Amino acid sequence: MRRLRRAHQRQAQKRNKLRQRAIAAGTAAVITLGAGAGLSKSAGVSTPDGHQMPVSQDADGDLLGAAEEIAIGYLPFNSDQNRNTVSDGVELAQHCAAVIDKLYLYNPDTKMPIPYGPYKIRRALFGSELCDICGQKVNMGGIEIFNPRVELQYPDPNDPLDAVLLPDLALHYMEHGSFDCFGDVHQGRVDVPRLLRILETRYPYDPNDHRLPVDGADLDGDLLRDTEELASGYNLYDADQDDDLTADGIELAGQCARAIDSLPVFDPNGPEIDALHKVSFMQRGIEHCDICGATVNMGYWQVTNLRLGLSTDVPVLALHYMGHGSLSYAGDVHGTGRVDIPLLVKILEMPRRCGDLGTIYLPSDTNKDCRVDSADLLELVERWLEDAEINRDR
Ligand SMILES: [Ca+2]
Ligand SMILES: [Ca+2]
Ligand SMILES: [Ca+2]
Ligand SMILES: [Ca+2]
Ligand SMILES: [Zn+2]
Ligand SMILES: [Zn+2]
Repeated sequence: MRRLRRAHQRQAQKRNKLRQRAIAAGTAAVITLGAGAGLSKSAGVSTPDGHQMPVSQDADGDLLGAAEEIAIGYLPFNSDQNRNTVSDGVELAQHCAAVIDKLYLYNPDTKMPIPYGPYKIRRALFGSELCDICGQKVNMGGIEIFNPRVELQYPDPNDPLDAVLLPDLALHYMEHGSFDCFGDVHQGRVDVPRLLRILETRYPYDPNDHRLPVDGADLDGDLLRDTEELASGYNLYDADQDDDLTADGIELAGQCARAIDSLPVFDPNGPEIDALHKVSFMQRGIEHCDICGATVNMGYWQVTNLRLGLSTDVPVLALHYMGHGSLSYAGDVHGTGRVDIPLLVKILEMPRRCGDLGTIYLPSDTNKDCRVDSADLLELVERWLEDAEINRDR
């Protein structure tokens, strides 16, 4: 096992060197393009935690193998799809560890009712094992996970890591951002697609209770109803049509909230009226959020687009929920309700900013900033050089 780890480290060093070479070559090749484009963003990527060892067949170095990325609907050639500077595999592992930690613990010795959603059973064993990296001592047992709703259990009886449980060692490594684990009893890799399915989680973000369940058909489960997606031209078969690892309904809610925030407030004494504006209908009273108890004005904004002759009322409460990624809301004045999202999207003329849901990128816009310029060529050259070197070394 130690030998395997050293091989991993060699591989990582080789990859880093290779990357530096490719970047140096890339700089030389495109230096004449100038125009202030930089290569710095991809240089100097380091692995801060020794538990995060390289994974085989991982072209983008995000600690998810290509086959895993395909299986869970991630992109095998993009290491940071949600652009938060954390490798997607690292944050997914940490997220799964946190979800498992909070999972309902079922004790089969009691007469507790069996839950319908995911739950875990503890299988502690007499004995412990040591982590190869930090030496921490963990129980050599672990947990079993069941989920009647999706008719799955973890692990699969043929799982090469452990046929009967998810080892505590694996959970220790997941907390450190790795689906691989190396100890003196267990060595191997967590079955990532099975784990995500049984946990009914797909993206690495924390759950937020403001994201109320959507009533009505939502085929892809992205918190946008099929009817809303059809009316607004979004993809009703894809929960993450822009591949940013955020369910599309959640990001659309946030983007619309930002758009409303930035609208000019209509001023009857002002010099001119903006075609797209909001009118304040604040009231003398407050409303409480059912979820977090925050207080907001019980009034609303009237959002108007004079060009289209359309307007809609958006309660301040709804804006609070939209800021938390939800188009549905619940408070003690407005009760439960939902933003008329097709109308709002039309009024706000979404997508308003590059990167908003529904943005269409030109094929040459390699870095997806909605501008085709030398930075795209630079990115293309860098990628090409890297791929060519990897291909040659294979
Ligand atoms: Ca990968
Ligand atoms: Ca990321
Ligand atoms: Ca949907
Ligand atoms: Ca998305
Ligand atoms: Zn450790
Ligand atoms: Zn709230």
